[in-house]
This record gives sequence, structure tokens and C-alpha cells, in this order.
Amino acid sequence: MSKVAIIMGSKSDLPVMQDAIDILKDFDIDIEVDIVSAHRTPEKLFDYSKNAHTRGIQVIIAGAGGAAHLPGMVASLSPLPIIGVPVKSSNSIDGWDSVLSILQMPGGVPVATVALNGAKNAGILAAQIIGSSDPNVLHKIIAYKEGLKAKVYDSAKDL
Ligand code: RP5
Repeated sequence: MSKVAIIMGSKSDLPVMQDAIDILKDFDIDIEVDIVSAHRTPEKLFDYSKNAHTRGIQVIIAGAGGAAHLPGMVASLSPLPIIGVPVKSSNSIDGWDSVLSILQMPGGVPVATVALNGAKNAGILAAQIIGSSDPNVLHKIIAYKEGLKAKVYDSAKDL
């Protein structure tokens, strides 16, 4: 059963969102990937957001660019934690529109927003949410962080 859903407004977001897919696969977390557009497929957005938790999804990562309403609208309809990835898309003005559209949510409807094109961190954050109640995943996160630390120490040896 998929635990993390990765959705995006357009297939053109996939090169950015692939980082979330890859890191979650590295952590052996089951995922599902889909295109859900807030503006072009609003009925699908509604259906998806209302029902994801009934299919065993525990976290939704939603990426979009430009007038990026997908993460916020999913958050308005779903009881699950939503992680928003602002995408610097072809219709974006330097990425700021995507960032602010996803970041500046009204009180009561949180979206955990990562950096512009920060899909890798979105995947890690989703894994950490799963890991808070799954010891297997928690141990993988601990090992991942140890790996980050070791890389920094190694890189300092060559200076
Ligand atoms: C947004 O518009 C999508 O999330 C994408 O980032 C952007 C451009 O979409 P396409 O015109 O490439 O399909 O809704």
C-alpha cells in the first residue's frame, strides 16, 4: 500500500519532482505518483484530496509552479500533512510566484513549504513523518544523516 503520494500540476514538473521520487525509493517507502492540476483538473483535485487518506496514504507531496494553487487546495480538502514544493516552471517569474503562492497559507490550513525546486527535502521530510511511527524508516533516516556527516568530514580531509 502506498504511503506517500507525490503529485504535481503538470508533467513538466517531473524533472524537479523526480528528486522526491528517488529519495523515497532509496528509503524503500511505497509511493504513488500522479498529475493533478488545480486549474486544469479541479474535479480530480477534489476527489484525490478527499480520498487519499482512505487508501493508506499518510503524507502528500504536491509540487507546482507559477500560480501554484495545488498544495494549498489539497491542504484545504485533505486531513493529511501536505508538503509543498514550489517549482520554477516555464510560466514562473523567477520562482517567487510559486514560492509565495505555496508559502503564504492562511491560518488553519498549513502547507509545509520547502525551498524552490526542493523536492529532495520534501521526500526526506515525508520519510521523517513516516519514520516517526515506523522504526524501520526511522533507522534509515538516522543512517542517512550519519552519511551526510561522514561526507562533510571526508571532504575536509582533502583541503
Ligand atoms: C503549473 O503550471 C504546473 O504545476 C507547472 O509548473 C506550470 C506549467 O505547466 P505546463 O504549462 O508546463 O503544463 O500549473
